[in-house]
Amino acid sequence: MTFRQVLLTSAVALALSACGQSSAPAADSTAPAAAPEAAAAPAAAPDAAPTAAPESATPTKPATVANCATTIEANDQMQYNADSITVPASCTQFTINLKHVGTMAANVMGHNVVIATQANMEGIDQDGAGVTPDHVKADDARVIAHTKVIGGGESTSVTFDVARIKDGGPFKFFCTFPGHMTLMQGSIQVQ
Ligand SMILES: [Cu+2]
Repeated sequence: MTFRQVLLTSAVALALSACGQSSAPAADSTAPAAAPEAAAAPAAAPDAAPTAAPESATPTKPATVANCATTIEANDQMQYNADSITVPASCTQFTINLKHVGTMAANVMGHNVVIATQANMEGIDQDGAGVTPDHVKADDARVIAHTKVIGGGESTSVTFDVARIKDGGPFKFFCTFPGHMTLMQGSIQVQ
């Protein structure tokens, strides 16, 4: 009797230990189950890619800046020669020289440079249309700085406090001669 009990007991013990061992691999097998969920994440990426593309209108023609000043050229093809101005943070004031390298008159192909927040561009442009000669509404508080309108062969400049374009941007420079702003604009930032 006692001998059989020992055999039984040891048999049960073996069976239990066998179960314990076999349960360990079972727990591990749940880990690979999580992988398919992670693999599903990249599937969302193709949807996000097309929307990000139009926003990447990254500047390709940075203006040359030296001694807290830059010279922007404008031509008869309704273009600036720069689409980005980076103002050094060490500058207290900054000067933009505008040079019209074309030959057309100011009342036909005039250009200026206006500095404002991107949010105010449209309103400034609309309210400045028809305001001769500079196409900027008088005492427009949204305008941080602006030059006069010039024609072919002429030059002008404007100097402003850099502190005014440090916070609250993004800021832009653009031409408010009627119909020009779409093509003639760029970013201006302090760095
Ligand atoms: Cu213009």
